[in-house]
Amino acid sequence: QKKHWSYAGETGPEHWVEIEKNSECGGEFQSPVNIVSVDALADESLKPLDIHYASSTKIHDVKNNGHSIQYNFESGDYINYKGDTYDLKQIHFHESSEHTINGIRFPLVIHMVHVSKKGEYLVLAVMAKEGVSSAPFDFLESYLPLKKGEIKTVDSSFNLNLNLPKNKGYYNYVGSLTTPPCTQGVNWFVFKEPITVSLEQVNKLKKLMPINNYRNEQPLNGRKIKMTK
Ligand code: GRE
Ligand code: ZN
Repeated sequence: QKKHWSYAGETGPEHWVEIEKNSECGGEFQSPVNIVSVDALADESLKPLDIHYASSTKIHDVKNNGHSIQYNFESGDYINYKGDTYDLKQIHFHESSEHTINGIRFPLVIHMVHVSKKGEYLVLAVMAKEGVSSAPFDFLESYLPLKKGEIKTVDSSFNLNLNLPKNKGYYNYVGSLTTPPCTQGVNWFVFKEPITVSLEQVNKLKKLMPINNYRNEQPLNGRKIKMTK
């Protein structure tokens, strides 16, 4: 039987290239990266993201897939970007954050994964730091805990706009999925401003996910990170 990838030891990130033979994990343009703000290019042409999240977004199901907690959507929420529509498919968490900003790793990140009809990925990364609790996390807790492999259909809705920071300024570059198959060509938007979650909320999520479910920093290999002004 094939060994499954993980975040530590013999099946950890350094071994994903061997374990996942047909993956792009050994590729040149991988994620995550460390974002150095003084090296980022302030680009006037970067527009505010055209996000269309309903005030009440229906969740389809929630799953503990063994490496994260993932909420799946069939909601109609989307982002318009350069003439294409990217449908919201799922959100999941990494603890701690995968991207770092000026070397700082946040205790938690939400990845909001969108896919176009052509199969192209657009992912928002929302960093969370410790502070006052956030409403969305209270919601998430009401469906937990889940055992590994467990999936629950969810008959409830949720205002995803509350997941986003007030200031929508972002860093942008092209990288990859941060888990096997590490597919490249993913358009990443990392918000500059973190949201806040309480220590209690972080600790609850920690009990549900493998601890340290983040991939280490990947080389930029000449890529330039852009940012809004
Ligand atoms: C992940 O598994 O962590 C992941 C996805 C899709 C997009 C980005 C990402 O599943 O990091
Ligand atoms: Zn992720």
